[in-house]
Amino acid sequence: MQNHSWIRTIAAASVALGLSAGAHAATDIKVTFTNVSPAGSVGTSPLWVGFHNSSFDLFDAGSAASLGVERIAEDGNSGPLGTLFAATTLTGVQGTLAGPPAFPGDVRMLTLTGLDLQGDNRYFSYASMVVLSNDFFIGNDDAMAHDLSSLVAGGGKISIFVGGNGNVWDAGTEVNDFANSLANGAFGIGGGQTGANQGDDEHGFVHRIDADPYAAFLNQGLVPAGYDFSPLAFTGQAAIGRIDIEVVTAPVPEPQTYAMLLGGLALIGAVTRRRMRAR
Ligand SMILES: [Ca+2]
Ligand SMILES: [Ca+2]
Ligand SMILES: [Ca+2]
Repeated sequence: MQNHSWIRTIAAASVALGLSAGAHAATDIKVTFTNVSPAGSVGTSPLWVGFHNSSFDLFDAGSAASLGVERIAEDGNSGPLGTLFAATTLTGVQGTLAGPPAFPGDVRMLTLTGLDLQGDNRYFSYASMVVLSNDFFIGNDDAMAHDLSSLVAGGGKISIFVGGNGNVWDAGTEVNDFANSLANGAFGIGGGQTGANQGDDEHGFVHRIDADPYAAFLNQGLVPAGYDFSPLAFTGQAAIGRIDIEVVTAPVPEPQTYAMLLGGLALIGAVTRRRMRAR
């Protein structure tokens, strides 16, 4: 009977040690967004970022956008997207890089704490409205496109270039029309929306923008004569922005990891003492 007791004790110690070895470090990161477009080109709304275990898929090209994507693509509002993310991935970490729209050369930053880059927060998703537009946005269709697990060992930094030719999406939710586009004034164009969710419903699907879209926008005399659209055309540039994700503190084990490790050692000690008594 005593042998069986030992087996149970050793098994319990193994489980405890196994759990401590499998526990992941909590890591703090800094996210920096830089608008790398040339002067006079497009801006971006405050960037939303989410870190998840692969379970959050922002959108699918060829399918209707979620309400979260619609609101950020049309109004630069990341609120509904945040609600959707929180409901989809209970262990996710998210945030929005606060500030006014980032125009060429502008930099925005956000620090997030306690991420598990080996598990619950291994994959990175992002979204931001592109202005000038009705419903253009940047974001990743593939939930697993950006794997951050390499950041844990010794820190490090991952840089992701976003937007640019073939990497800007039309949410398919609002008809492209300068009469209802956001941030017209920043580009010297008349008209534009004056409140949230204005404009005509597009009833379309998320689709990639492959050609300069602005020529097709011309309408209603809102554009000054001789207006030069060429600086705006993100299809003529490699990227709109660069996202840098870097570890800001050395990874440290969580308190419960120590607790499990000590618990495992205590059990091993108990087994050793019992063996010595049995001799
Ligand atoms: Ca997708
Ligand atoms: Ca549209
Ligand atoms: Ca809408």
